[in-house]
Amino acid sequence: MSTPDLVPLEHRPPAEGPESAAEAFRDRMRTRRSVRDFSDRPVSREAIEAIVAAAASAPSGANKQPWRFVAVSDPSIKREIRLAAEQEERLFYEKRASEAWLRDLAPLGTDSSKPFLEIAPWLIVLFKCMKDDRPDRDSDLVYYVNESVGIAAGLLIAAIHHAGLVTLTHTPSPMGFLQEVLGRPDHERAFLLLPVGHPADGAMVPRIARKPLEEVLVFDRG
Ligand code: IYR
Repeated sequence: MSTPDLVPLEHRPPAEGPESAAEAFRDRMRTRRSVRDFSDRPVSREAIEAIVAAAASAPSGANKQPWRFVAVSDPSIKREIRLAAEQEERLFYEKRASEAWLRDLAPLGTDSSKPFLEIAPWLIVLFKCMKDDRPDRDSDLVYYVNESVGIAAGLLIAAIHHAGLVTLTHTPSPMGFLQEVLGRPDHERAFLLLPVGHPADGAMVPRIARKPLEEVLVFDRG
């Protein structure tokens, strides 16, 4: 077995201890909402770069980092994406979705119209990479790709919220058109589409509740 190259852990625990730090983060994260009502107010490229760098710090299977973040601000590309997404969404709402699915979605008030895909200053398209395309690696295999990209998506959403911006995890289905519109290679598969920006003045969100902690957290065998 080869000897791994080790470096000292950089560990800076918060001075106030884990309880208050965790509670403060909980309170901050609880104010995050999926937003569909965007302002066209610009967001800098620097902000997008820092947000994506935070997301790309995620752990991944064998540290393969099987993700690609494509940040789109070009209005003509955003328009192409909107038109293609709305075409898929019309099929979803008119044909593909079951009655039960449509009933579950009713409280969110969604339909096939997706103006936020043009109004938001940025779209971040997160792709999962089905092979490792860095030439310096021993193999081009990737592992736990959905788990890895899912974790990166969570960090991305938290980073967007932390920056005082809003987003939405949008999943037009199928998402194959994104690979085509953005000219991505075959081994990159669209995973999530996230509009990023400021909320519109007076933006509204559905009244929804999170499950109480007792429902989602079990200690030991309960
Ligand atoms: N992709 C559709 C439908 C949709 C599906 C789920 I599950 C949602 O949580 C929200 C919407 C749309 O974006 O309208």
